[in-house]
Amino acid sequence: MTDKKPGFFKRLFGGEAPVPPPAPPETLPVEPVPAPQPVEPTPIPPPAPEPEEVPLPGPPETTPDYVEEIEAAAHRVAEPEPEPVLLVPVEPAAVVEVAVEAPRQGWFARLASGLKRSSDQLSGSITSVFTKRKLDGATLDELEDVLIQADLGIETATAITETLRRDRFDKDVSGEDVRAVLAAEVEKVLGPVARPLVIDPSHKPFIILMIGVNGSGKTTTIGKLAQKFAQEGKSVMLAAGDTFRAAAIEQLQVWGQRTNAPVVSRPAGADASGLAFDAVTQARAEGRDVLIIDTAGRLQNRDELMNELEKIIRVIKKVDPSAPHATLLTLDATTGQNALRQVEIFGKRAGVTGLVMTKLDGTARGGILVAIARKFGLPVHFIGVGESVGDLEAFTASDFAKAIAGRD
Ligand SMILES: Nc1nc2c(ncn2[C@@H]2O[C@H](COP(=O)(O)OP(=O)(O)O)[C@@H](O)[C@H]2O)c(=O)[nH]1
Ligand SMILES: [Mg+2]
Repeated sequence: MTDKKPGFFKRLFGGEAPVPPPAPPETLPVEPVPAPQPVEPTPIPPPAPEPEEVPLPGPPETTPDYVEEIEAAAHRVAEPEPEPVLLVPVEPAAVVEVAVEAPRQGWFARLASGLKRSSDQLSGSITSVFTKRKLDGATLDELEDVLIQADLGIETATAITETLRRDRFDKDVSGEDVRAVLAAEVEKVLGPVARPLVIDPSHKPFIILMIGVNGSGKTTTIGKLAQKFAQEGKSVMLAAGDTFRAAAIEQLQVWGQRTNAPVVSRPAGADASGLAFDAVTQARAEGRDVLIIDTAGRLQNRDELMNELEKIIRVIKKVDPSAPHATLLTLDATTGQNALRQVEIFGKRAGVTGLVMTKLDGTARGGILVAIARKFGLPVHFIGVGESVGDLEAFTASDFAKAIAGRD
């Protein structure tokens, strides 16, 4: 499944007719996942009784301030897409191309159109900066701004401008030259983190813990992974560890039915770590190859989620001290810069082993993956490019780099 599919760029950039989506396996009715009901309205945080006095360097029991940030992230509607940073308007051709994209095609087309929003923005800005200009300090500063606005991160932006300064200063430089440097730099950063999720068969079950803020795509990704593993002939079990909401449990059960994977669940409100214990024990007794445990992303009780996660991990370890064998953090690509903070905090509290970036099918903020890769170096296993079961693909650095730089 890590194989790069042939013809990606031809289709990505309009060389060949898109391949029609494969007929769905019979276990997969095409109806969409019932949209996870926001059962409760987004809680409006009570007017925080902000104490005037600054708390003393606190005992470790106090709620760390990052929890508030994560909580805010969990409840926040995705940040609005940034306005393109255009110094002159983009050529209309780029806009037309986006509009012409068919709405439902194979996953390649959706990845392409998703990243196209990022790449169009970047390419348009780069083109406008570099039209008929010799490379001087002001141009490099403008370019650096454009790259930072595209969420690529300051280090990557600087690396790109420094490469150009070194090699091309005072020479004529085209947008295409700049995109080539951009693609090379992005690939350099992403190459080391584009690593497949390897299911070590010596663990039976291989236990995957899925974590992330509310709405980031945990449950959906679990369904997609269950399908992938089933197609590889693995026997999969799912655990409905988001015990906060009945709807979350039902959502996983629907995925279980679609993918023929039994779902271990308890009624809403039950203790998630107890459920995890049951699931690990049962998966082991049944000789399952893979157990994927869902968790709650909702943080209405501040530190509670993180404590609960730690407890789930402790309890799993009681059954299998080597588990969880993968702790995957799902990141919503539309979140932008806040994703960096999520990686940091979940990494500290739950020991993230790998990332899945979801919702790359419709954002101009795909560049954030580059910033995350450079800062944390964590493996990026998969990217999500849609809501359907087939919309998860192994992450490849070169394709992503070329696509985001708008090169073919
Ligand atoms: N467009 C798109 N939507 C996605 C993707 N992954 C998940 N979603 C949607 O995002 C919403 C939240 O997903 P869910 O799995 O319930 O998130 P969870 O709260 O982390 O479990 C659902 O409507 C999903 O269908 C993706 O890759 N692309
Ligand atoms: Mg969920």
